[in-house]
Amino acid sequence: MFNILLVAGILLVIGILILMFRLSVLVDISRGKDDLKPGMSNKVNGMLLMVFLIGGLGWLIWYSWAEFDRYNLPLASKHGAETDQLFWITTAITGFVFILTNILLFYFSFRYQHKEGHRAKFFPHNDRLEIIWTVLPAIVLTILVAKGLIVWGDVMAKAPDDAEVIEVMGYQFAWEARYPGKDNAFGEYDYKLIDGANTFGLDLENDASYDDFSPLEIHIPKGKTVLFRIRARDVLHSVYLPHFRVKMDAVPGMQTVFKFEATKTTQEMRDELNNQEFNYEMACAEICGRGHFSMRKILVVDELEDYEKWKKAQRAWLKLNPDYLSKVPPNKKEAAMVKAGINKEDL
Ligand SMILES: [Cu+2]
Repeated sequence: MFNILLVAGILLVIGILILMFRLSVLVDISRGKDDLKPGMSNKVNGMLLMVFLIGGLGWLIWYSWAEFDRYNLPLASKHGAETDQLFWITTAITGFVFILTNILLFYFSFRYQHKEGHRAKFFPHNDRLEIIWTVLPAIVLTILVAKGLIVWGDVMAKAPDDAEVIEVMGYQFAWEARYPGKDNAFGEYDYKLIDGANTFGLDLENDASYDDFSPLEIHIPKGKTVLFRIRARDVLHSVYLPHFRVKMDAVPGMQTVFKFEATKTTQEMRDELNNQEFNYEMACAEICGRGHFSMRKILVVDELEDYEKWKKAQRAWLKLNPDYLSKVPPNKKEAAMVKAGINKEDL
């Protein structure tokens, strides 16, 4: 409470000072003294602009240096090398122009501040200058955009037929993954079937559903294309795997995709980072509500043979939720139990 009062008091004093300054200017004008000399405030403003320039640049350089490892995570995917290269080229070009123009902007404001007896040069137009600063950025941006489109085209191209397809679904506030199971086909789903346990809305009249499984951690193989089929159950979310340079919105009512190939297993990355606690994680990169921060899912990259072993050891969703056998049509029950690996004795 005291802090609020203090801030309010300071703001009030500043407001009063500004008003007094404005009033004195208006009084001077009403007395006919409109050839006002800028005086001290002009010099102070000029100095402040220089302080802002030097402070801002210093902060930018320090921050970029000190936090480098946090915004430049080690790379673990094939296409990531290309997107990284694109990022750094774009950052170098736009960064150079940004710093140069800002130095000129603030320095000129300081250097060419009002001085008695000085008059600014009238310089209304110069065709050559106009052409240079229109054509040059147009060429550079065209090259950057074209390169971006080529890389994007590669990333979005159709995945090979033997790709590992995994469904990733975001909802408030978690990620769920679904694998097609041994038949390599995903069961149909319907939002009307969603309930407490059936988070996917899995259609239990569909044969392909019975062996689908939904693990707590996502596993993917190293050195093989993985295709994420992404969807959202409620609002916008965004699949974000920073080490793999993967980011794709999860949109309710439509499917988005992202294909990538991991180049380092979890263990390899642990050894590289010298941190045996390390885990790849999937985060949500679209503010989706109160629990957004908690949308964290661990992703494990295995060697291909370990991945196949892990897949075999997974139990079907239906096996873990045998109550839902009652939703399977009676004539399909036998086959569903075989497919889901449910024994009669288990029930
Ligand atoms: Cu979110």
